[in-house]
Amino acid sequence: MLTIYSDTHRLHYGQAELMDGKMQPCFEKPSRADMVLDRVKAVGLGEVRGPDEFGQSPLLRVHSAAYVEFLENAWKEWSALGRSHDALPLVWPVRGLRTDRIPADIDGKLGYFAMDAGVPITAGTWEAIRQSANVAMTAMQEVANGAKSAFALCRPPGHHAAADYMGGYCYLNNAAIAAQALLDRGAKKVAILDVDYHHGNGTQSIFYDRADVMFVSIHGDPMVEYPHFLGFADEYGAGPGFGFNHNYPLPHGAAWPMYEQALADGIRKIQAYAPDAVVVSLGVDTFKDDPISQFKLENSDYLTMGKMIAEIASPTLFVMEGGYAVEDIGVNAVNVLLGFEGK
Ligand code: SP5
Ligand code: ZN
Repeated sequence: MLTIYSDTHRLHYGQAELMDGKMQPCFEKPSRADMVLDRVKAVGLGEVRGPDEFGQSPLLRVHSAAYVEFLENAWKEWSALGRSHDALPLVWPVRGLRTDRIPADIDGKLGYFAMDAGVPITAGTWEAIRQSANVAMTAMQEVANGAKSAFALCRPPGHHAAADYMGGYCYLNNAAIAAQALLDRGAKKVAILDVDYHHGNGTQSIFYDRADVMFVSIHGDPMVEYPHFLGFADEYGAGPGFGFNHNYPLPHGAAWPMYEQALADGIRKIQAYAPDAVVVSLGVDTFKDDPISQFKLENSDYLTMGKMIAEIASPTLFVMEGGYAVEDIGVNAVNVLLGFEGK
């Protein structure tokens, strides 16, 4: 399987995130991608290539122009105030506050365009997130051109980012951008299977009212897990999209037997949909030793996961999302790819 990867991810390295009431070193850090790349090479998964440049038009197919412009200029506006540390939001427009005007100053904009405080913006963030989307687009192109599969080794991840907000370490929704691009290149139906531990709220919301993208997600129950405000089992889609959204919230402590049932059911939904292509939001924060998550998957479970995904028998684009047990992220992510290839 071809892997697309760019070193540019290194330009995004937040210093700290708010967790458990403390500013802590970011869990989403460059060594994550390094470990995955090392493992891709160690097992000889296949060729590793850099991304092509796709510009802003594929981003604007799923994100608002105002949001993309905000991302591009946020660091400039922040640093112009003499601030040299990471930009972080501080105030959010919750119930009853106004969202019909975008604030003019950067503190207001950060709150307007963010769902949480897990999205530091640094000097190199825009370049890194742009390249992460290019990585997804390049791997997408491979699948659009007839490859059975491809791996987009994206960093930063994307599935919490919606049309006009960032959150949960995510800025541009790489999987959504790629799914939309597959449709724009002639696919009629695309299924997104999100196996990251956290619900892919951004992806779900982007495609919620559409029938041309089915979204299936298995994740920690939002009653007790981030992102808390989306990802429940009764979210089936809206309007023409009704019946094309399927969530499988699982309790803390869920191990492979429970996970496998949800995955098998989700895969049946995708098979019945008969998509032209599948995009897998590949988070491996379901691992038992993940520092911020509460599922109990083992290294070998990821091989089985890949095998099960292969049974969908559609061209498949894997897009890297979360996974914070850095020592195991490479083994787990690449196990899914090896399992998919029947190895
Ligand atoms: C892409 C991705 O995986 N994003 C995850 C973002 C999670 N952000 C907040 C997690 C809060 C978890 N609280 C766990 C308490 C551990 N002490
Ligand atoms: Zn996650």
